[in-house]
Amino acid sequence: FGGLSRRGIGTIVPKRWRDAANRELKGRRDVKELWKTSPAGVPMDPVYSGEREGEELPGEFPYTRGVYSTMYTNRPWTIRQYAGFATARESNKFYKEGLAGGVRGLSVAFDLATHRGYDSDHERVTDDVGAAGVAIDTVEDMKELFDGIPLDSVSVSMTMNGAVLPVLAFFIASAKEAGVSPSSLSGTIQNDILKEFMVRNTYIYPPEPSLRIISDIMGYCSKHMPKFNTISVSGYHILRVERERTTQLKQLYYSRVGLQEAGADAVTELGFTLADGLEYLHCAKKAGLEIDSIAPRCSFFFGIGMDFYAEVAKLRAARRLWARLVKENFPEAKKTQTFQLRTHCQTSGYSLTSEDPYNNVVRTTVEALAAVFGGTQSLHTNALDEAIALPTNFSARIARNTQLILQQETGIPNVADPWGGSYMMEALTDELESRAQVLIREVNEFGGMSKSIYEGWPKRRIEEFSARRQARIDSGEEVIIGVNKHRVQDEDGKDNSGEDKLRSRVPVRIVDTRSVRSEQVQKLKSVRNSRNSDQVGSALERIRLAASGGDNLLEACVHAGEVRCTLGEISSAMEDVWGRHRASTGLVGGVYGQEYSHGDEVSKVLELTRSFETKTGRRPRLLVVKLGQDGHDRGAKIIASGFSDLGFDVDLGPLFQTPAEAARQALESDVHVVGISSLAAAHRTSVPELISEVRRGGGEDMTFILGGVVPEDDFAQLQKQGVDMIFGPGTNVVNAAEKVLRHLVEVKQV
Ligand code: 2CP
Repeated sequence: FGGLSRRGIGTIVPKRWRDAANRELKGRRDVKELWKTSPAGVPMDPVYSGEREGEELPGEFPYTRGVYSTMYTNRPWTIRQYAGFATARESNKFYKEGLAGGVRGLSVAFDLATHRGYDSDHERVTDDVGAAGVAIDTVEDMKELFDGIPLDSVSVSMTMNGAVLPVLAFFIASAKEAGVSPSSLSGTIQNDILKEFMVRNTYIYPPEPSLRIISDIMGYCSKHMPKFNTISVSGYHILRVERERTTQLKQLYYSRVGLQEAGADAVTELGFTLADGLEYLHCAKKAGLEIDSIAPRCSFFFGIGMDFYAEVAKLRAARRLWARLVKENFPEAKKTQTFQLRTHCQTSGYSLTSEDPYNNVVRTTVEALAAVFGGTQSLHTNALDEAIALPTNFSARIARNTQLILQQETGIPNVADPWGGSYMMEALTDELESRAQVLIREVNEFGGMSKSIYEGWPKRRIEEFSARRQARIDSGEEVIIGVNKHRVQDEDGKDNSGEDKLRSRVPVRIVDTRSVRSEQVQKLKSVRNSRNSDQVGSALERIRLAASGGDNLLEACVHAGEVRCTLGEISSAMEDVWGRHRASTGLVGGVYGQEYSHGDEVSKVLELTRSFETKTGRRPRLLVVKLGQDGHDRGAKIIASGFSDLGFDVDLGPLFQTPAEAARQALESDVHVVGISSLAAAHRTSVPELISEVRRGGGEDMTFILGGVVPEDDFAQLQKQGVDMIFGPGTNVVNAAEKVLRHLVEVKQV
């Protein structure tokens, strides 16, 4: 073997690596096949080492260099593109096209009605059905979603946290009906409720029963679905304040999360995510499950941003820290896989811009490279138009080809952990690990992650960083090409990238949610008409009993799905026992104003608000609202805290309001301005509804501003329906406040 193990540039492949590689190959390939040449014909070893006694190699504890010895030299990462919209039929078509085009695993995006446990015919979800993901009401929809896709060989990830029980139950029941047993199902369910309370808000029940659900799922799957990952502990949402559906996260006036210091945001993501992971394992252990039966199927999910070196180091540090934390917290753990952090990654939505949007292809490529150098198991690459709308077939193809090119044209998969041994990379890895450790210690001192979240400090910390970062971007300290530097100019040198023409040149996918909803309503009717109502009644009663204690909830829900209980009915049965969780709407104050470095601009706006107050006898009053089931509130909170620092009197409406509820609040509070934050494409119907409710209630003079993911094609119609101003991503908060004030004084003549 000698000739193969040394290439003459001072590197050596130790025998112990070769033995481990052989074990991993399980006799399916000859280990010699792992020695490849670069695309230009330069011979390469599958792993490089420093020939030092006791040094860590890929596949060795604590897995800094990767969870597998062979890594991509044997099997490249899974190309797994998150997708789903409209009906199960349309999403199924999209998945099949993706699989034919090179995608290797599926990743399902559900609409917000499904996330929040409502059937498509529920009155609270009129505008959400099929908008930001696929609508699923019954097992029939799930069967249609995977029709013709072999579930025993294609792994399926499902991003679901709130309505996790009915969705997973429908998946199991539909597979069974297609002849695939639960034991052959491979895939992942996100099932990470703690971060929902921290950042994403698609919870249904209070925290305690929500954690019980997780243990029940782990218990069921460890018995019946050994190949299925029962959780995807997600940092993505912590690092990036995200929209529903992947990455329209920069929506409302650039809602972003991050720490002030460069690199520190990766630390927050790392610290809180691993702390969440530990909390889940502790909960499962308390519920009587054994660590070695559940931890091997616990997976992770990280966001990958533009801080290239730090992002590579983050994944290396994450694996090492997780292995050590598990060892320390669970001394009884024995299985190798228990200590291995396996992860999915997604390129960062927060780095995408709607200005000069083709730049996003470059950003996504750089981020994908970082994920792969960091040793991810599975990857989603964003489509270039995801800051504007759902990906089209065109943009989705470029996104997946980005991964195919990295896998097949570059030679990058030829080496496991190519950065191992770099002085810089090893130092960065150490640095990130030790900083994240400090944060985890802080969480522990507080009594663990659940307790910290109940007290609200991780959320506050993230929101505070978010407001700071926004101020840094607005004042140009953090550069974003095409947005706050090198903006596109037309031939006369006039700025042409704001509410820009380029944006409208990118074709966007529009879902006709009204027609999706009426189709779903019909399907629901036909399921309800053809089922046995006695069976339905007793299946729902069984769920109520299981929720009060006793039986495994997933088992009860699979049965309920089989007898055609709907997602809404199953969710309500548990709600009967546990109730629905309502979040508080506190505001972080003073942060934006402190951080924004152009004091003169701030003073100018403060002067305007003061003179408004002198003239009218009160400060300009703004109500910030979120409509429908879109729980992404970071953008709304940034605006609320930014405007409040600029002298406005700000009210922040509760999440999940209907247009009528928001209108009532606006009228009761007698506000001058209603600001609507819409990230999940429901603005076309819900915003006009809100405006007409307000007008009907006597608020003729009220001003309406809209921000978020709003394609330019919709602007004219919305303006005709009464929207006074629309702010796209990239709007500077201080300038927006000034525009609003001028509008109140000059146009509305308040
Ligand atoms: C892999 N395998 C190998 C090697 N590499 N065997 C030998 N040598 C190797 N070098 C084996 C593994 O052991 C495994 O087999 C199988 O190949 C699959 O590999 P994997 O590494 O487990 O990859 P995977 O099946 O793709 O799973 C990856 C994850 C999984 C991370 C473990 O949890 C996952 O797919 N997560 C995706 C989550 C996701 O899509 N999230 C969407 C988020 P065995 O299985 O037999 O061991 S979008 C969210 C939006 C933004 C939102 O949340 O709102």
